[in-house]
Amino acid sequence: MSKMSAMNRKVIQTLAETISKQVEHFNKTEAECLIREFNLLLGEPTNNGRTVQGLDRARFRSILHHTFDLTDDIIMDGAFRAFDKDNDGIVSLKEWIEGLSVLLRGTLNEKIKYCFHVYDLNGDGFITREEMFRLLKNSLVRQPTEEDPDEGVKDLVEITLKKMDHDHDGKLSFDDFEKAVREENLLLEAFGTCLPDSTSVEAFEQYVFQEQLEQ
Ligand SMILES: [Ca+2]
Ligand SMILES: [Ca+2]
Repeated sequence: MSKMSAMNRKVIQTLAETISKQVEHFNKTEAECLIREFNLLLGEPTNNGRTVQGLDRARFRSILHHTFDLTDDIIMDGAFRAFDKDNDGIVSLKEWIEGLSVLLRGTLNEKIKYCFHVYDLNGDGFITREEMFRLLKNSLVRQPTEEDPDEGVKDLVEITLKKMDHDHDGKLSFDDFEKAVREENLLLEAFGTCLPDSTSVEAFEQYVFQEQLEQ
């Protein structure tokens, strides 16, 4: 092993130790695997093991697409916003691992927060009729026979709102959303798929945590 990679290894181990304490659901070894994978995803050499940059929107989207089969543009933008917690336009190593902890192993509570964040397109703390309309219109398969497909989406918005808007102010607050999902878990992804299915989660974990360790 070269000097350089030995040094990298030590830096990565220290970083993994820190991250596994700060982020839920991953132990130190898993954090180490995720750091290595992140460095591979960046596709550029790191400076003494220190990550000098993160994932920009385009790269983030392409990774999410290929890894978790998420394809919807509006949802992907939402995911980017949810991951990029400090809103600097880059998903850093820590932001990436924090996001993955929810996608791969999140509790219901963490997933509720994540999905709400994704669906709240302008980040004002509410999912409005307009936002529901955009999300649902985007995720529904259009019936070619329908004369006015927007009408069907509008109806669906009203039905969903009736079901989830507990305080009847015509929009969904986080409390509305959380209450509705706790009563009916299927409503978690009411406005479009934003979590990977269990098959792609298993495949990703298998690849990152097992195959990498075997190398
Ligand atoms: Ca960021
Ligand atoms: Ca909003």
